[in-house]
Amino acid sequence: MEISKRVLIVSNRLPIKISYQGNDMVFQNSEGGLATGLNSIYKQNNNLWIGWPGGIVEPQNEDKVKEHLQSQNLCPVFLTQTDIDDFYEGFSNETIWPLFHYFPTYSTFNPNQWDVYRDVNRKFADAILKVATKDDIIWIHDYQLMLVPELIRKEIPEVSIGFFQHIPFPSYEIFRSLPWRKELLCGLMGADVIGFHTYDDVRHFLSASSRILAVPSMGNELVLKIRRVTVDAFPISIDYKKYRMLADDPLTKRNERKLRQLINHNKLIISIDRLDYSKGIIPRLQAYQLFLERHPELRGKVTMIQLVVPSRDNVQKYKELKEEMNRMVSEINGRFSTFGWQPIHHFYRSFPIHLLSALYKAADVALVTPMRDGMNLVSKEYIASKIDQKGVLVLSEMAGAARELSDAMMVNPNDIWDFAEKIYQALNMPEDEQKRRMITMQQTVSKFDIFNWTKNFMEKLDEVKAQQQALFTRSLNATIQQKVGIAYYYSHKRLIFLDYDGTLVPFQKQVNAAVPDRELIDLLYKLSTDPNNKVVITSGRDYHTLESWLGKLPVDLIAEHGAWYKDHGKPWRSRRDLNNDWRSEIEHVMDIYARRTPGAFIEEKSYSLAWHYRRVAEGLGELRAQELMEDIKHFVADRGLQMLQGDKVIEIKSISINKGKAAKRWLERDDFDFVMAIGDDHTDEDTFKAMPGDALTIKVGNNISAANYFLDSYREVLDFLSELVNSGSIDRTPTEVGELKEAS
Ligand code: ADQ
Repeated sequence: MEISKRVLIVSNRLPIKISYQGNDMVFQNSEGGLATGLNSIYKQNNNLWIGWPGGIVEPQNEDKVKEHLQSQNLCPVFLTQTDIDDFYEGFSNETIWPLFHYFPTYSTFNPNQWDVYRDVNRKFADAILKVATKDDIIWIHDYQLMLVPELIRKEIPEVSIGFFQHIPFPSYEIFRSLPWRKELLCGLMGADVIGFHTYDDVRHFLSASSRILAVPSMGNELVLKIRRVTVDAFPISIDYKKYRMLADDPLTKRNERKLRQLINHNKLIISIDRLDYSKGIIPRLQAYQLFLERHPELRGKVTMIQLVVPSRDNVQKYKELKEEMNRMVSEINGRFSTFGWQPIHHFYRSFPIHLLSALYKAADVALVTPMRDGMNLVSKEYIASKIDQKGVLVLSEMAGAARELSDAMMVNPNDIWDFAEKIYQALNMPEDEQKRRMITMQQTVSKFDIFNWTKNFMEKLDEVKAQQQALFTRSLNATIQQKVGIAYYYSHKRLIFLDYDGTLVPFQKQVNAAVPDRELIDLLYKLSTDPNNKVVITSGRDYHTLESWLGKLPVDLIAEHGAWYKDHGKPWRSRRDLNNDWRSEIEHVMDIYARRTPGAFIEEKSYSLAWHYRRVAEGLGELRAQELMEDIKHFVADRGLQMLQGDKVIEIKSISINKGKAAKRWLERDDFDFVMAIGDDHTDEDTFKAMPGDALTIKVGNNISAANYFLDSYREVLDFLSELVNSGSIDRTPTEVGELKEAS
């Protein structure tokens, strides 16, 4: 895959491991799935992989290690014993890992370990910052480094940052129990793209971000003040072709023959995992034991080979798991073994890949039944190795892989009774059904392989960056503001449309709390007393409120989206063609929903009704609003009405009322040489669309809009308007005007 920019991959572990033979340092390659997938990237050009090389390196040897790794495009981050204890084994593996795998009672919350986690994340960020430039792509991996994206973003704001999490993201209810939940989420917000394995993880993450950080989301994008963060599912996979070739290798075939002899040509069940409570090793043994109890006729005819690769066995919970696992294996073997047959062959070590491949090939049934797993690659390796397309995958619903491999035989690993039955069914599945299922799964895994995963992630990052760039160029930045200032200065007939809520005042939880303050009144006064200006406030509010808040200013007013309007100094007028005979029915339905939804209320305007849910609990308001809209949509269409969805409000009004139509009354009155409209919600889109081609239209917030430019908040609008007022009223010297012209 060709990527034009330099890529810096960052993960806790490098794809090599340092160990010692006596006093000599030995570098071993570690061939994990990630290393395979990223191989094609990090070895290219001057790309780099930054991470911990494993083990402890004495300070006097650090330079030697650096030099050695440099030739392989690897850059080491050295960890001390305290870092390993508190950052890696501590906070990463005793706090985040259990919590994110839905084992909250296994999680320890230790502030010292959190401090070290933060420090080590800083250490990684420093290592990146030493080599990174703004033109690089930085791809950070996994839960050990959740604070790194933000640390980099602060120093290099424009750089591309991707983050991929290899473990699940838990539901909000679990995640919220973490004392450092805010810090972790803020850390991740530094990324441009945040990837998870499944859509469920994406949902949980979006929900946690909106509830904990109050960051709004649109679809799968988080809308931050100055950037958008895309959150998406990128299911990781394996190098399919490699596993297929391995299965065909003579060494694998020899291993397979030996294996079959060893188990007396019995039916073979395999289970292969790292030692981890999330992998469901104990319930699997329980289910196998139950299967043997229930089916005495199959004893002696079935053999299970269980491989467990040692992992984290310094951590207490893992030690306990290992003891329990050994106890259960002995119990099952002790209870059911006969001379010449042993129900389980258990191995606690790593296996060479040709032996692993032989196991996959020989197995009639693979039990891949984690309690939780981000993805699970063993399931995919098993499928890729099945050249003869025979074999049954029994897969846990709780593995990310279950979303793609829907033709596997699914189990809930907690339901050991059903699980035992599924083992029996898997062993007895007719061959044609085995093949049918296997072929479909092979098509999926071969198409969506690890290279496809890398490509998808990189392309998404590229696309998001391009979008951000496009939005940035549309931002009403200082240079463009200066140009607008000049156009304003040289114009004499100006027409200015300003929306009110969200544009001139912040959005308030209480509808009537948005009273204009002194600063706003002064600003509008200055703007509207300039004899060259005609200022029109275009609001959805009722005219009584607008009159009492702004009626004394020399501005014209449009109320209720155009149902009412008024020139300064003249009485209010309303559209004559409007009727209200639809109100009582809609109000009745809105009232039912308001009574069912604490915090919701109806706002009555003369020609419209609004159902507000800004004070309703997050989530519930959206749900009820959807139900309400569903309920009234046919009535609304039949009566020629319009349903507007604003920010936490649904408003029903006649289809013929809109701010754009109202604005046209003013546009037609004169030949203006400077026309500007500013607004924040989609009722203002009608105003933008009604403006002449050379008008300046500004959206507050950077959502999709017909406006030419955007500003981020009402505060920026006020600052921008103050600048305009100043640039229009200051008597400039000829030199200053010249400078301004040049700048334009
Ligand atoms: P892991 O929890 O490590 O990965 P998994 O995806 O199953 O889990 O990968 C395990 C790897 O170890 C497989 O490639 C397997 O072949 C190998 N392996 C297991 N036992 C072995 C043995 N005895 N000898 C040799 N090799 C053995 C984390 C997440 C997963 C996610 C991956 C990738 O927990 O959910 O799928 O990252 O994102």
